[in-house]
Amino acid sequence: KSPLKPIVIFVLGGPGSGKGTQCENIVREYGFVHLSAGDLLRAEMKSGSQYGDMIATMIKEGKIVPSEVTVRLLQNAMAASGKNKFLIDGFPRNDENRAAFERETGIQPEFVLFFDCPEEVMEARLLDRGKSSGRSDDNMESIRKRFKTFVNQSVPVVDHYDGLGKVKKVSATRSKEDVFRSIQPFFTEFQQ
Ligand code: UP5
Ligand code: MG
Repeated sequence: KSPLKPIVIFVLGGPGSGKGTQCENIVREYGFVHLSAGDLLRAEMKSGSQYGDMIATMIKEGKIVPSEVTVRLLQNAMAASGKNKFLIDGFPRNDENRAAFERETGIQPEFVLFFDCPEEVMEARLLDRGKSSGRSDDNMESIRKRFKTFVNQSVPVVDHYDGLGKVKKVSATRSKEDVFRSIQPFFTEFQQ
């Protein structure tokens, strides 16, 4: 168990904005542990958990899984890693998620990395990925629902942290390499 309080950075942005892609880059250069809430939920679903059917429905419908489930998965993954620098990708997605995480862990994020991306760009990326991803939500019908949930429920979380001066916003429309270059200045203090 680490004696230090964990350092958490929330990585937020719309569906297909490039959160997972850039988290992999950050892990490689700055040694964070990447925890994608969506990946944890998909793994939980496949493990035969009692919540499997509920998670599957929520993902296909672009709805947000209750915090009880997601916060526990995140806490377990943080503890199991034995590390103390985390990129939490795709969470918190609504105010309930945010309040539950803060309450259950006592952790406030160091900052929030926010990928700003127009829907047309995200849609094209997701439809392209859908040709091979096998993800139940990479189809036009689910994508529309994911966008709605993002605008109505997730943007307010970003606004909350913006009010605290914690949001570092980057444009996510350029190449993967260019986007990574634009986020690197936020991580210099974590250079290994
Ligand atoms: N790509 C990436 N960057 C690119 C670039 N700069 N130029 C060109 N192409 C680029 O990227 C998406 C695609 O775009 C890839 O093909 C990539 O190569 C390309 P990716 O890095 O995967 O983007 P990301 O933002 O991670 O997209 P993702 O689809 O994972 O975002 P979502 O937020 O929709 O998905 P997530 O897995 O986080 O959540 C899925 C569902 O789980 C949610 O809708 C919800 O139902 C549920 N969920 C919860 O209920 N609670 C949670 O806390 C989390 C999830
Ligand atoms: Mg992702």
